[in-house]
Amino acid sequence: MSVDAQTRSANHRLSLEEARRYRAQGFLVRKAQFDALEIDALIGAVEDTAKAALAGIEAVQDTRSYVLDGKRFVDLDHITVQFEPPPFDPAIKVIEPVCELHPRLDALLDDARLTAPIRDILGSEAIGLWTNKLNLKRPRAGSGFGWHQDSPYWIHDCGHVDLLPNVMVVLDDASRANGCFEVIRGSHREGCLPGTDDGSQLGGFYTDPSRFDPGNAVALEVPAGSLVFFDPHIVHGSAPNTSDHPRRALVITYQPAGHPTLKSRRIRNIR
Ligand SMILES: O=C(O)CCC(=O)C(=O)O
Repeated sequence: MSVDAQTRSANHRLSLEEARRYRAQGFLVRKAQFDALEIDALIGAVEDTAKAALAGIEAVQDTRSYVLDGKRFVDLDHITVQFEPPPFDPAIKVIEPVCELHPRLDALLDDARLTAPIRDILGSEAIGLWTNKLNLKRPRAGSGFGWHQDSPYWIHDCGHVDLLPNVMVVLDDASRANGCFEVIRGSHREGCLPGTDDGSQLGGFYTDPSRFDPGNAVALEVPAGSLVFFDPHIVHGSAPNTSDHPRRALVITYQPAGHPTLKSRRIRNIR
């Protein structure tokens, strides 16, 4: 690491109090870490990428397309694009992974504002990427995310599922009306919880509602440019966007260095 990069990294380390709070609650918010110019550049990059993904899907013949619980998914090589359910299809809901599709998003993976706290959470200076996604909640079209944990999605592909901390980069002012991110405070302490058994195709990925207390929900109404760090076991979700404003976010998940990423299985260590 250059001296410059070391100084920047040191400036963003977690205080003891922040580290204690993250461990106790399973999440930590740092408000407005990116300024308006940086956010504009990131939004430009995500919108260009979403447009290119749509064009790519139209142009390529051998994409794999499937519908689960009424939602359309398209695989472009190892990249999965999930669409909003009708009538909003072809509005994109999620692209995973996304950062490798644009140099500005790829550079974000190494940004000390994200990686210095993650190094403290993992207790390791050598960290790598696990996965990353773009969640687009278009005005009055973006659907919600039911209460779930990420760890049950990953447990079959990863032997260290406890060591996959996430950071959400909030790209628009987030409120209850546009479907801000929500967490169940303290739910990460339970480890992997059972899913629902409602007969739907994806039901098993939603957390059994008898296993957490919705009274502990925290709606993270934070300004654009904020970062939300959260544990791989925390129960989280969000409501649909019922407002006239977008609610876009990137979610990046790290791991100890030297392990392959979730989808491409390539190793992407953090600089
Ligand atoms: O973007 C959101 O509000 C929720 C995201 C989420 O639950 C996820 O990506 O696993």
